[in-house]
Amino acid sequence: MQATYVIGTAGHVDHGKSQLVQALTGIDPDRLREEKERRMTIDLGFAWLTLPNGESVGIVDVPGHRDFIENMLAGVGAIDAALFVVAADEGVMPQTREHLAILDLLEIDNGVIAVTKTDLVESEEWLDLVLADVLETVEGTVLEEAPLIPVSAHTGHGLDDLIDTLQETLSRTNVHPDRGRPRLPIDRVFTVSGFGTVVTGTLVDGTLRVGQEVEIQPQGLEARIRGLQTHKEDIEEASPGSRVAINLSGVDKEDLARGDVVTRPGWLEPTNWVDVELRYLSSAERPLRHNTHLKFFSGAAETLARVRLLGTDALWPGETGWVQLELQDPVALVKEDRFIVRVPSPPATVGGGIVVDPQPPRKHRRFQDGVVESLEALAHGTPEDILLELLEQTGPARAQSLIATSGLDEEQAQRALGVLIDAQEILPLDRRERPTTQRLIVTHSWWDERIGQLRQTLSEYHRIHPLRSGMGREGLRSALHLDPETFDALMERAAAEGIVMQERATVRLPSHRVELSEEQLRDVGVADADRAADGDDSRT
Ligand SMILES: Nc1nc2c(ncn2[C@@H]2O[C@H](COP(=O)(O)OP(=O)(O)O)[C@@H](O)[C@H]2O)c(=O)[nH]1
Ligand SMILES: [Mg+2]
Repeated sequence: MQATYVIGTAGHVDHGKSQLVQALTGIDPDRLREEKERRMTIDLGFAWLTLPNGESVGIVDVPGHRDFIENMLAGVGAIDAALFVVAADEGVMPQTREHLAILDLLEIDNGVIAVTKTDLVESEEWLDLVLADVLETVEGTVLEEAPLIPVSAHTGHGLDDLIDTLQETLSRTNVHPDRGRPRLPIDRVFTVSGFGTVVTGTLVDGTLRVGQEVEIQPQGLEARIRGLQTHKEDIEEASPGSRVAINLSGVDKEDLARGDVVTRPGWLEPTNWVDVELRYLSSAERPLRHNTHLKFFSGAAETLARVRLLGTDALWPGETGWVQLELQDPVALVKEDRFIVRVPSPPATVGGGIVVDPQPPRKHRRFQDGVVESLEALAHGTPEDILLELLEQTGPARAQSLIATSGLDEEQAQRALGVLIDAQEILPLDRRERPTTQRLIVTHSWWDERIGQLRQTLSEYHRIHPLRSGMGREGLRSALHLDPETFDALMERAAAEGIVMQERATVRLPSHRVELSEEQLRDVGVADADRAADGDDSRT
């Protein structure tokens, strides 16, 4: 199958982004009547082209006007490369810088810079000045190394060069991972008569097929895929990294909104709390304080967020810090997702970064020991560090679901899990005949602690009830505060290791024997003593 890519435009309003897309693709991305009337992009526009090498590229055209930056944010999330546009007659303008900052925060480190409208510039010196200014502006950002191509959408000058350069840039981007966990953040919802509800977006992390049952988060709605298209062509299966339109049955247009995520059922949990590493832009006007309210954008979703600074009193412009965000509306996020934050008024982009833990186990206490260290391990550690840290947080987990939330790719995670099990840092508890991914796993320290409690509980029980053969399973389970699944798994491994003996409904330490004194034997009668040793403690 041919690779597919998505590029997104970026740059100041009126610098010729939409015209350039039209010149490259023959498709006018300004599709709304209001856009045509005002001759300005307001919302995202979509087009596509086929590269000389046969690969197809979807294009998301974004508004440059500062009033519509938030629409722009819904479109740039999953792009492979930016088509960064600066008009030769005007040079670098405020949203040139703001869009650049956004690309930088989202770490979209592939791009081509098109200096447009060269037909309007008569003097070579002026063009050279603008080019120099652009190069200086991108210095130290993700676009620092990006090629710079002067073009004109009106005369066609430079367009072939631009296409070749885009092709070369895209050939250097990473292949889209298929993690078996497809996510399509919805950027448009509409109805098509005769078909019903259609949503569009850029698919990541997995494939989707016609006929497949899907779930829509954060609502948890169920739907089925009736049809799929990419670039207006019907397809049976959509691959990661492509622009996709999904015809859904089972949901109405009114139930869906931009920012919802179409996914495979049963794994993606919406969240109201998220731990992040936040880069606070040096262009921000004041330090970021604890409890500040910001607008939060990730994928195509948007909500309000309250900032909880974890390791510091304030983040100063230009600083990076560990932050817990309390989201007003639940958002379906996974580890490693990028996000942007803005201040509502006067509206400005002030920062962004990366989701380190989309399901933090608790509201963190500020300045608490270990919180920042554990976030550091999650953000920058080896795959082994990440799995171990997550498992410490979650407690017992199925290996498969731990891998799913780790943000690691499947193969890498499986390898790391193998290393951790060999080193006995992680122990699988149950179902020895099953593949590791299906087993319940725990950290070594969790195991040690529970086995300690188990031994203590049982020896205490044996001391108090020397005539009972063992402790009832239910009583033991509640003394250890474990859910039935975890308890059974713990018992399975503890029994296999000879730590406990299981007898029907009771559990005992191997050292425990029901030993009756002469006097007791006389009191209860030998027959009863035998029954007690068999584990029937109904008489005692
Ligand atoms: N002369 C000239 N005008 C251009 C060129 N590209 C765009 N324009 C004009 O610049 C204006 C803004 O273009 P548009 O593509 O809507 O800008 P956007 O806001 O960046 O999408 C329109 O009037 C275009 O006709 C170009 O290469 N040469
Ligand atoms: Mg436009």
